[in-house]
Amino acid sequence: LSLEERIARYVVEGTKEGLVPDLETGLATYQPLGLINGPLMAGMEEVGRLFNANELIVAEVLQSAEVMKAAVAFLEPHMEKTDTAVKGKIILATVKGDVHDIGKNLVDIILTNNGYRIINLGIKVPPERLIAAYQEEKPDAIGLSGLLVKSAQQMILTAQDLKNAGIEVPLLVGGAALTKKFANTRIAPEYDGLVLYARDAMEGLDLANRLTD
Ligand code: B1M
Repeated sequence: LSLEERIARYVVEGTKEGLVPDLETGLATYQPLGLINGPLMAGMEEVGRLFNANELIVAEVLQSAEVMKAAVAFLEPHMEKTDTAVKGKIILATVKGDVHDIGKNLVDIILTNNGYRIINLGIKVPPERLIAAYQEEKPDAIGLSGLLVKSAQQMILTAQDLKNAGIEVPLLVGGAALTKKFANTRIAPEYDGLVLYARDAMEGLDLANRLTD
């Protein structure tokens, strides 16, 4: 197997045996994010496919998630960091009912490394907690992540609750359950501030930079 295939296979098989040495080798040719967006994500996509086809059970997917998290934790110190003054403060959360946090935590790492102060509220975050955190932290933006189809609906409800609480800072939304169209036509009309859709963590950074420039 090629290095890329081996790295993807650790995720698919949920094993960390040999992962770190291969990632180290990979760093000679790839940026850390190249390894994440390339072979590691390819592995996760295969996990999703196998799970969908009933060839993996949840416990196995959880092990794959552990491998992904270990890989990201290993690569994180190798990522570029800017030394700029704090560019802004952003609250991040996975929406109510949703436990998926690998993508959100990647957004956290990338924004943190690029000068943002991130208040990461974790998973299954109900609108009330977002509102309380907003009032305490007065962030420049709120970032919502969701991977389940029902999470897209939950984002609409969350946007409505935030609006009713008088909040209008930009909302950054992302996750596999969403599309730009959904964000623009279903979430944005329910909110008073800007609603921005990010396809991946780097686009999330671009959008945040555009807001704070
Ligand atoms: Co779940 N799961 N899962 N799962 N899981 C999916 C999402 C699914 C598509 C798999 C499938 O069926 N093919 C499916 C959803 C179906 C649907 O609703 N359409 C699914 C399901 C059904 C479930 C359960 C219901 C299974 C069950 O219990 N029967 C259950 C849900 C529980 C719940 O949430 N209430 C469940 C549970 C789990 C695990 C706990 C086992 C585990 C999560 C572990 C964890 O996160 N700590 C898990 C995993 C790992 C997956 C898959 C395989 C991989 C997700 C992932 O981590 N991807 C996933 C299938 C897939 O996506 N291929 C699947 C890697 C990550 C880096 O990508 O999060 O998309 P992602 O983030 C991307 C972008 O989306 C974007 O940036 C990142 C890349 O740079 N992004 C943002 C994300 N958030 C952003 C926010 C931003 C900006 C960009 O700004 C704020």
